[in-house]
Amino acid sequence: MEEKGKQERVQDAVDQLCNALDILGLESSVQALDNGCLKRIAKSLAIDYDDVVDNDAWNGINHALVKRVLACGGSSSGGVGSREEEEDRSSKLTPETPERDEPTKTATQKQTPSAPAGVGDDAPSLPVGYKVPEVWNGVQGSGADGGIFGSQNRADADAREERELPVGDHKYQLYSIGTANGIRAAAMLEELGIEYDAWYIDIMKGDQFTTGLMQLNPNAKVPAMRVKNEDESESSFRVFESAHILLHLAETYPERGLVPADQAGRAECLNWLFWSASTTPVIGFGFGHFYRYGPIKIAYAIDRCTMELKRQLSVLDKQLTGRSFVVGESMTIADICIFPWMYALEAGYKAAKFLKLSEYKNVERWMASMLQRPAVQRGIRVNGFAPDAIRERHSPADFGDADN
Ligand SMILES: N[C@@H](CCC(=O)N[C@@H](CS)C(=O)NCC(=O)O)C(=O)O
Repeated sequence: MEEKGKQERVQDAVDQLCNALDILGLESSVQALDNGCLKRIAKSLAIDYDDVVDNDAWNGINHALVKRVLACGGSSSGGVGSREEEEDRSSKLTPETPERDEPTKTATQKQTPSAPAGVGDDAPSLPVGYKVPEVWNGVQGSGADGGIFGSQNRADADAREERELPVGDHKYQLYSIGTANGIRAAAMLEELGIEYDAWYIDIMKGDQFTTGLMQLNPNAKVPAMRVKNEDESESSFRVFESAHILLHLAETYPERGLVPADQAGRAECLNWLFWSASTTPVIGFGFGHFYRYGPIKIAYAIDRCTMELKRQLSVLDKQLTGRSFVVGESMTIADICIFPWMYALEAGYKAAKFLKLSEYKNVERWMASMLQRPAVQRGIRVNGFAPDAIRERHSPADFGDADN
């Protein structure tokens, strides 16, 4: 009750202040409301700002105020501004963000939309009481240095160990692990039925940070591939980024039709290849991490990533309506790129129930048909984790199957 009384008093004060400024036509003063004004109002009413700041009603007031400011033509930054916004205000003046006491603005300037504002330093924090430092100097008890992948986290791109990579006989040397990105590359090589050596890179032990691997991929991630010089007439070269490995191989073997030959078909295939490559971090770095691996369960992070992931599932489900594969009736590198991450949702993150995957009927049907492909099955085993996984692959015999 007491809490509600405080909020109502703040709301009243905001309303009165906006009305007064409206009546007086003091646009430049209204504009001044955008940064820190709620804090000042709370102070003037002798209300402890921290008492009400993490409350939905308070956010409502904040939004109402921002709407008022925008309606008055001010270039609000969205309520309680961050320290950076306040500091930057004087140094980053543009025609769109005029100085507070600038006398008049043209109609065009008034209508110029401003970028979405950031949430200020007074937003609720996790851990409670965390304040964003002015300069980031390392993790502060957030758990971001811990968890399953804690050993990987460092803010520099330096190699951590002098070590060369092993090299096999074949033209294609794949350095990988049987995660979704790794499955992309291995399934592609298996689909093509070409010879390659696949070496296991133990990312939990830091193999990706060795000088050898980082010469192949300065970004210290796998899969990464070396295409060896076979007849000494050309130099060998590196191919990193899993989607690029797919494209490179598809273009090297055009007769296999894994990228359509016609311009429109190729464009559509690349649309979905790039869609997959660019949306993958939402699945892995975002959803997978916060849902499955992060050392702390944060509702906000899980909800936000889940919402976007379910939107992506919906996009894919719609695209697969009436199509056997992502871009038509034959499989392309778009399918090979997208499939392993959909597979990871169930096999890796154990999130089938949580995400209600069975509701995406077209995705479900397409997944089943992808999983039936022997090459895809072998790709999942290469450098993989299941009991039938093979740690390294140097020849078809490594699979030990009758059909190889
Ligand atoms: N965009 C890259 C992502 C590669 C990636 O994140 N690979 C993971 C394994 S799936 C890795 O190497 N992680 C090691 C690390 O982050 O240190 C690709 O598609 O190849």
